[in-house]
Amino acid sequence: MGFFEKIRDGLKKTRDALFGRIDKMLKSFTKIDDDLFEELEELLVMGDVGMYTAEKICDELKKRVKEEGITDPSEIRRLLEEVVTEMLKGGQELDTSTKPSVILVIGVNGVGKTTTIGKLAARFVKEGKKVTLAAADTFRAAAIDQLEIWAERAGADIIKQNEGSDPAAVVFDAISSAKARGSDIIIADTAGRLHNKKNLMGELAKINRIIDRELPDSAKEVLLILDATTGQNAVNQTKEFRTAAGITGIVLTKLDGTAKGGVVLAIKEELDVPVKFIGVGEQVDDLQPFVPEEFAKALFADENAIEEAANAEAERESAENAPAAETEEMPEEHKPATADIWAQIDAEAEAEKQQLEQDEEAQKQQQLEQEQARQAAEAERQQKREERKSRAKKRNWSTSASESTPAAEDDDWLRSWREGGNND
Ligand SMILES: Nc1nc2c(ncn2[C@@H]2O[C@H](COP(=O)(O)OP(=O)(O)OP(=O)(O)O)[C@@H](O)[C@H]2O)c(=O)[nH]1
Ligand SMILES: [Mg+2]
Repeated sequence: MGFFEKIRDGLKKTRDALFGRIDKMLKSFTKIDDDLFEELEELLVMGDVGMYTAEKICDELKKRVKEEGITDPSEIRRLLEEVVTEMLKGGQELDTSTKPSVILVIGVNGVGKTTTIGKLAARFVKEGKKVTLAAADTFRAAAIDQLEIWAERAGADIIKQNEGSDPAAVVFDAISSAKARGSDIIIADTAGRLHNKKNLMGELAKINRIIDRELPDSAKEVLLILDATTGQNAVNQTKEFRTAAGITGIVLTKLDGTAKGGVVLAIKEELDVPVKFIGVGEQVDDLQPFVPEEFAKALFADENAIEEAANAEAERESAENAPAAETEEMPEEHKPATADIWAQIDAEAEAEKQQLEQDEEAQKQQQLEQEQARQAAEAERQQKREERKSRAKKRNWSTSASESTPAAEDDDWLRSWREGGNND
């Protein structure tokens, strides 16, 4: 199955919920007016696109409608596909240009870190690369075993120590081993949960420092794994990890199981972090590079266009042979750790932990202010909604909670959104 077919199937729930409603709403209008944009904005917010991003999309749509002199509401769908594609573009490439390159994989527990690493490793091995995995989630013995199974399945090396050992030391060992064996890529797994959040962030900062020290000239990616089923909560997680870990990209997993795929837009637009891969299932080939055009098409294009794209892809695939990846030899010196280095790293880690505490305080204050602004915006929205309801009745269309929805899950996210926005 090709990429487009995979994402089309993986995004089916989001498409049905988001696009299904938008399509129905557009059909209830005979002309493009403010009510149409307000209802569209509301549907986008309900589809986990986020209030800020939904507003931005609608502003851009209004601009284009004016510029292009569009009057037919059914044209909005095509514009939506274009605007969303442009919004999502930029930064999708994964930098693995040096030998070795490092990918540090982080995220809260259960989001799919280890599974994603297994899928990534299999992908690189398939491209002819030599992969070393670092079992730096030393918090649970089972985490090390799970990574070992994936390493075996993918045909990658694995470096591990005992449960409870220092994760930074595991990464250090993995780097040494990768240099000695001439690996192309090191991928490090990390814990999603420690005794407290500060410890976790401190640990990630320490791992980061080891990588920067041992491989100062190497390409480094820090991939934050987010579970799409958590919707807007994924945005909050990105904010928390961003301070400590210097995220270079997002992998959004479990899109196949949720109608909340719109959160991709919120992450890119609100936080300016690119989504690099998406997970659309549990199998090894269910991790796909994120291609904005295809994503927007899978969500907003009509059935015919989707069918055409899937067919074109099938033809392309049968005509093409995947080119072998080229890598450059670059010998690196193996630098052993000394007690001095570790003492210095620990001191730096302590200083960083204190800085993190201060940052966290500032972040809390900012979150409080954002929440107040959100509540004020919601109150205003509620008032507008009431006004609109009476006008919408005339057109026999309503986005009110009494509308019957196709899936039970849809009712849940609709309700949770109405009750408080982010599902903390
Ligand atoms: N449906 C679906 N399931 C996924 C996807 N990615 C991961 N999973 C499942 O999510 C569950 C958790 O995945 P893990 O890889 O163990 O998550 P983790 O982040 O390493 O978890 P911890 O190590 O406990 O922090 C597993 O059952 C995976 O099979 C995806 O894209 N789609
Ligand atoms: Mg794990």
